[in-house]
Amino acid sequence: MKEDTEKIEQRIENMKKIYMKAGDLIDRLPEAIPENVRTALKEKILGDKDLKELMDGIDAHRPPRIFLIGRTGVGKSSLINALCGAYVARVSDTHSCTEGVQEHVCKDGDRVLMRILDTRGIAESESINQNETAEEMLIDQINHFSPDVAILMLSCTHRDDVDSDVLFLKNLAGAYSKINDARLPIVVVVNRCDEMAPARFSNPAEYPQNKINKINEVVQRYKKIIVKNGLKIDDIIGVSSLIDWKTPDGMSVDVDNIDNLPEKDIENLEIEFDGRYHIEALLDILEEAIQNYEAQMGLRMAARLKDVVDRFAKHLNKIFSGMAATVALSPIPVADIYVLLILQAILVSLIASLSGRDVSMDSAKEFILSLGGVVGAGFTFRLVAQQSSKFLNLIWPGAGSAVSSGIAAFGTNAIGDAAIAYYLDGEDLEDVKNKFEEAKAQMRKQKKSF
Ligand SMILES: Nc1nc2c(ncn2[C@@H]2O[C@H](COP(=O)(O)OP(=O)(O)OP(=O)(O)O)[C@@H](O)[C@H]2O)c(=O)[nH]1
Ligand SMILES: [Mg+2]
Repeated sequence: MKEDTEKIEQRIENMKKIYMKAGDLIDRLPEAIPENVRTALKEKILGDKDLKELMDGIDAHRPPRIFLIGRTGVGKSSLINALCGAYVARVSDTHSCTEGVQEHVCKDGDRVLMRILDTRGIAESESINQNETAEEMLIDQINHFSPDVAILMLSCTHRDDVDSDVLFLKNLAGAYSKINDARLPIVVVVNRCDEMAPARFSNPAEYPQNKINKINEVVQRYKKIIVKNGLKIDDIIGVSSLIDWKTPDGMSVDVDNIDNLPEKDIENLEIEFDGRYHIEALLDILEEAIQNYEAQMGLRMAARLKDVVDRFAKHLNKIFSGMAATVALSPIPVADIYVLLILQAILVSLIASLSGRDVSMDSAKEFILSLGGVVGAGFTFRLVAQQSSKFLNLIWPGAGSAVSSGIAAFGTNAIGDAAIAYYLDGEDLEDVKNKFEEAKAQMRKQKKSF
């Protein structure tokens, strides 16, 4: 386990090294590629703010501080486990394990993943409702914790009276912005979506449309209440935090009994059934809401390391797809194809490095061309440049000599997904190609909107 952890950290470091060497990689490309294209590429890759922050964050990150507000049993502890993909916060449905306001440090082994300030619904505490100074003290305490984001948690199936929590958060946000000269980011999470009828579908892949519609209606209803009360939020989303756990030797465990297990078993619990719904989307929302990039990075690192690698890969894909779109927007006076191909080859090399492999630009390019049906042809970048329009049509169907930014982004994203499937998920090249074909077909369908 420890060894695995070290290996994965090493891979992330290797990826960073490839990024740092991106300038050299571009310099070493064949002479056929003009100087202005090289310069533009270097500026794109080394000058991209998101990419730079991602790489800087590898060495400079801290656990995000999350203020959680929600009633007993709504699933606050479960949400933390769902976000981390590991059993890091005690869950219970028989007794309330979170007494009043409590700070938890969520850890995986020695690694601190998150700091959580957990409260029950403020409305549940009478003394606070009746006592102005108690509320002020609580606000002081929360401000002292200095959260990166506040999460208000509601239930999809138990219609809570949310007004008092919303008003409390409004006061808190006001005090926070006075002290910190910045707005407190607030994300509203509507949990327990799996329990929405028909509740027998607890696997998100099988949620029928009517269940999804009902979930969305509840989310909209809560949103109206929040807006009516004048609370400014960053976003609201319906999720399920449902996870069934098992011990490493395969024994199913009931959440009620987890606390009775030996400590070592608790630390190494594995996922038996994954009923998580929209947790990835919530992570994206939280990342967007958190302003401090060291904490943003900490959020991305707050998972088992294997999942951290997946999150990195997905984020790289998003960044490079965005860059590809801007390449197409500001045409460099040379066929866009090789600019895009080089960007994509760097993306593929970075993703491959996360799998522990050292993939050269040439192999990355071969991988990309093979997706378009050019197998083992040994084309050099020079040849690609000369034959650009031919290749353009192999990889981006129906694109003329100039690639629209939508197609550039979509195509780059599809290549990133293929690299993730092949290098990280160990899928068969044939399966990966089939999926890439499907993505192309989808792109053809949507082409009109690009
Ligand atoms: N079906 C379903 N059950 C959930 C979900 N989230 C939490 N639960 C269950 O609800 C119960 C309470 O969850 P907790 O995570 O302990 O709730 P909490 O908000 O932390 O509760 P306190 O610590 O008492 O304030 C547990 O049995 C969880 O397994 C969910 O999304 N779906
Ligand atoms: Mg709890």
